[in-house]
Amino acid sequence: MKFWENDTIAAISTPIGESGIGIVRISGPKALEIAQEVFRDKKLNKIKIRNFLSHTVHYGFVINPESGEKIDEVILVLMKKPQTYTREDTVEFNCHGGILSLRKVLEAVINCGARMAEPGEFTKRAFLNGRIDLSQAEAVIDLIQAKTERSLSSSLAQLGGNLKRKITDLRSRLIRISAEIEAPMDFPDQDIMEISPEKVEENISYILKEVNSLIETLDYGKILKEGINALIVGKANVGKSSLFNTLLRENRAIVTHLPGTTRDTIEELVNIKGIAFKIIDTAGLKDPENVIEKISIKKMMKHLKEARLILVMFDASVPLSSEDKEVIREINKGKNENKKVIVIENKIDLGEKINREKLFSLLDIKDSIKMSLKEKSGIEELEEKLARAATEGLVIPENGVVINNVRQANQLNRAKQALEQVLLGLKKKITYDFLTVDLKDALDSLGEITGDSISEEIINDIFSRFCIGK
Ligand SMILES: Nc1nc2c(ncn2[C@@H]2O[C@H](COP(=O)(O)OP(=O)(O)OP(=O)(O)O)[C@@H](O)[C@H]2O)c(=O)[nH]1
Ligand SMILES: [Mg+2]
Repeated sequence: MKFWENDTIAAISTPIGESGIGIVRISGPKALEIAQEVFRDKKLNKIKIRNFLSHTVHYGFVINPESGEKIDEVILVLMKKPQTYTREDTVEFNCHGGILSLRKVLEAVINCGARMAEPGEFTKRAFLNGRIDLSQAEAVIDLIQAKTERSLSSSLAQLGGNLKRKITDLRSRLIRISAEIEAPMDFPDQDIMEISPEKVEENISYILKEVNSLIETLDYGKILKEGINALIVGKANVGKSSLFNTLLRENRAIVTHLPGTTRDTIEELVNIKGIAFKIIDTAGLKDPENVIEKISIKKMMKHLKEARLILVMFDASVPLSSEDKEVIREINKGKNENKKVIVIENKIDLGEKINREKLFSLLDIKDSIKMSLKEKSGIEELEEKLARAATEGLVIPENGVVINNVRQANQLNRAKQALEQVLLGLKKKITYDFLTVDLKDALDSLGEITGDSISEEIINDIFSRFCIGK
């Protein structure tokens, strides 16, 4: 694909399937011309679309220009450049939502000279035409895929140019410092005062500090974007699947009074307090009676080893059993790995026979959640604890600038290393001309986040993650 394209592209921009309306979008220098070829007004007359005011809608039909046959009844939306998503002339046909008529409309448009758009190509044009930077383009993908309100508002902030402004500010500071360092070297006869090492250090330290705090937001950004796994474990029959269903607000997992009901692990995404959790229900720990139970318990143990956030459940209405103690042993094995454990005592509606003191001391904890899934109590408390556990110890920036992808993080880390080299060089009192290489490296790394300095390959990679029509 060429870096800069000047043809006209088209695609079905709404999801494939039956819906009330579907949109065929055309963008590029010939968008108006092509739309005019296939569009007729309500009396089936051809009309000069260019004469319409920009950002207006018009009722009519899309026809097959060769046969004159009507394809669909449509609303034409006309948006002349530059105030459009791509900054090019754009026409959208709002069609009836059936896939067949949408395909036929698209076909007619293609026959008149448009090319099928590749995934993300509309957004790519918005980037190439300078309407958005790369971090904003990435925010468009996140926005489409956002699963919760928090991730939505974070991508919206990034789309609004939050990260772009921050990076641009850091880059211009770097450029200023580089210029001050290089000017006396480039123009030795001009008698330009050399900038003091203290001043360079002060500026670089500030930029490094800002870069570091951006890097620190990655964990939070990732949780917003990808969600966090929460594993439910416990001995058989304590109510794990009942909890799973309650958090999901649907009867997803089978619940019975028989121990050993759940066999396979079951996972579902759920939105709790604006954070996406992947809740995982597992087989209860018990003496395996057959090969299926053996496998399911093995599977549960594997999940337990990998889990970072664990909901461990006990039946409060009976004394601690040997299986409970085995569960506790397994949980305690992961103690040093920074795992977060939330302890639940379920079935308190049946009275309390569990030895709390013993439970607390075995697990080395100070509190638990008393719950009755039968009477729906303790659930709000659990949801609050879950949300807190997910974000605990993470940097949640007040200004909303969050890094949420590895590409951005890698570039920031590269910038960080380069800046640290500059500081080291200053300490060692090496001459300024050796600093410029690292300064340039820091500048380029930051530039790759916004797309100011970036290769075509990376750009194509980013946009290929989009859906077609965006
Ligand atoms: N009285 C009472 N019964 C409950 C409560 N929570 C769950 N139960 C019952 O306990 C039984 C087992 O519930 P499940 O949710 O299937 O338990 P589980 O831990 O998933 O069981 P396994 O999959 O076999 O390990 C069912 O009969 C539930 O209705 C509760 O809070 N109080
Ligand atoms: Mg179960």
